[in-house]
Amino acid sequence: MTSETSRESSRVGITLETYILEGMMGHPAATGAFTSLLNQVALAAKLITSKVRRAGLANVLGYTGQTNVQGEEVQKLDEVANETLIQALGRRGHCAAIASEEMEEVVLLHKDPRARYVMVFDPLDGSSNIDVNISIGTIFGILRRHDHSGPATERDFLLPGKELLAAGYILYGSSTMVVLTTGAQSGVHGFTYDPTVGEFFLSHENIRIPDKGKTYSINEGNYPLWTEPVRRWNAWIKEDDKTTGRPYGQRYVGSLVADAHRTLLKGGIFAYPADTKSHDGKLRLLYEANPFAFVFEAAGGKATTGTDRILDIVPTRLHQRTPLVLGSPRDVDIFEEFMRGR
Ligand code: FDP
Repeated sequence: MTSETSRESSRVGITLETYILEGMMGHPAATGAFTSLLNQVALAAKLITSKVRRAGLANVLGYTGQTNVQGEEVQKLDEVANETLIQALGRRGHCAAIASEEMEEVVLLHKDPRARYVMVFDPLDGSSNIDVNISIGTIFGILRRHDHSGPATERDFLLPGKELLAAGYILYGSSTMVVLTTGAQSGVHGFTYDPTVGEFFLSHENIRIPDKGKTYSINEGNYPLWTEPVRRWNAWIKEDDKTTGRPYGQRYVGSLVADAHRTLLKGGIFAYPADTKSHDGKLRLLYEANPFAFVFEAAGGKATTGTDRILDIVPTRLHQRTPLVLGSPRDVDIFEEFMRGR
């Protein structure tokens, strides 16, 4: 391949806006509503990044009710991120309602029947890491309403994850990245933010998770609470056996976006299983597990509860929890074998 053709076939370096626009051009019947929604997510990503990057300096850190040096009331960063997303998504009229980790109920944005989409998000995940300057993130998913003749209700959100039209996350790490997919056909792509020009550029084109990895990611402090199958899998993954690449290394940030992102790029397994304290696991189905399951499957990975596919679960509640196991197909398969009694 000449350098000219390889340059032509790679889109690395295009902006997130161009990528979104090209996606719309590939669908002649598109109205532009979905494109506009994705662009508003990109805008929110820039706005939240600027707040996250100044967190320590601007005294945004802290708890609601505290006052900063100017005597102004300080808002928690996760509330700032939540407000930013609501305002960005409310602006164009395509998003009928949102469900957020930060809010008990669904928030209605537009009653107009032309608002055909709803969005789920966790505005700032891993919030216990904010105060210690460790990577955090925003997780989001977009669903199409089945019936958009009347105002949106909670029913519009209680759909299995396999109905997501798009999902992704924004990682505020050593750089800010948006990782986005509209499904397996379009692939999973990562865009890195250049703060000097205020744009996201395609840096990770068509991310594919390795078939098998070398690390496992789990809160091992929960060992006493784990069920027997999880303990057996945990003991197995730490055994010394060169032929199967064990022992695996352990990596756990405690910030889902960071742990899942590393697992997506490097392979391996992330698990937050059910335990004797949290029978349904800790993580939330609609705006944590489903978007990541959608991303992982589109990248060739797997996402299960340990026994069932995450994207098939029909939710009954907005803030429902689920056990979550994400990762390389071979690593997740082995975890499931242990759950079945290996
Ligand atoms: P956090 O409590 O800091 O908000 O979604 C909740 C979450 O973080 C995830 O980001 C993270 O993976 C998990 O909880 C960490 O939980 P543990 O502290 O129990 O390990």
